[in-house]
Amino acid sequence: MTAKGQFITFEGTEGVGKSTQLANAAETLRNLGVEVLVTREPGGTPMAEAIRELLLAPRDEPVHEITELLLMFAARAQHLHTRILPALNAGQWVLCDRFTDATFAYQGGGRGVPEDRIALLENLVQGDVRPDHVIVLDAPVDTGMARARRRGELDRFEQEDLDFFQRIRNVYLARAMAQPSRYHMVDAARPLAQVSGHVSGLLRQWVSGSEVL
Ligand code: Z5A
Repeated sequence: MTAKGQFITFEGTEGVGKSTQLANAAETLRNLGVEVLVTREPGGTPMAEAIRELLLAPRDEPVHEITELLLMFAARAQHLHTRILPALNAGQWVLCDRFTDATFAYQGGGRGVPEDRIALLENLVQGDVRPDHVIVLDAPVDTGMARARRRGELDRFEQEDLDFFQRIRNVYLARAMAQPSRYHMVDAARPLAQVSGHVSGLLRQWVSGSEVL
């Protein structure tokens, strides 16, 4: 019987280096002989990517926080059930750029949706599925914002102010402190090579502790 793969998510405020670290992590795992699926949220399937476009597009109409919350979980339901779970069940390791911790951070901390409402949808959509490991890339919000903004055009979230991202960072820090065995804090303000070295070290540890080798 194939061992179930590990579900690893990358989290943090904008521009902390999730996409960069995810690509490095996939390479590290593949070099260790692990089959990897790299994906992202919101998105990861054609339908969920269409929802992502709806969510990120700047628009004149104000977006109600519950509309935003439901769209995040609609995309997640499609992604989780049609892509992530089949991959995990086939023994692949899934590396996902953001997952439900982002909802607690952005819709909860950022927009002010009560945590228990988010938890209700988490249970509905995910049952008892949670990431095996959450890598929280942490850096002062202005560091990440400066990195991300060098890219140019800003999406609907990136147009928010420093306070919004500070509230988000605070939620990530609180969640990581509450469950230190599942959340792994990585200081992402360091030079790229040091951050990548830290993440690779974690992955090697998890691979050697799994049935992959
Ligand atoms: N969202 C939500 O509200 N609720 C949810 O449930 C979910 C998401 C799932 C889309 O996410 C938006 O959806 C997101 C939250 C919301 N909005 N925001 N903000 P996204 O992940 O696609 O977008 P993002 O968070 O803005 O990611 P990003 O800006 O692409 O950043 P990143 O992936 O963390 O960083 P990067 O692209 O790897 O790096 C940015 C730049 O910094 C790049 O030029 C790198 O070369 C450079 N970099 C990276 N690391 C370093 C170091 N260590 N030193 C120096 N330079 C570095």
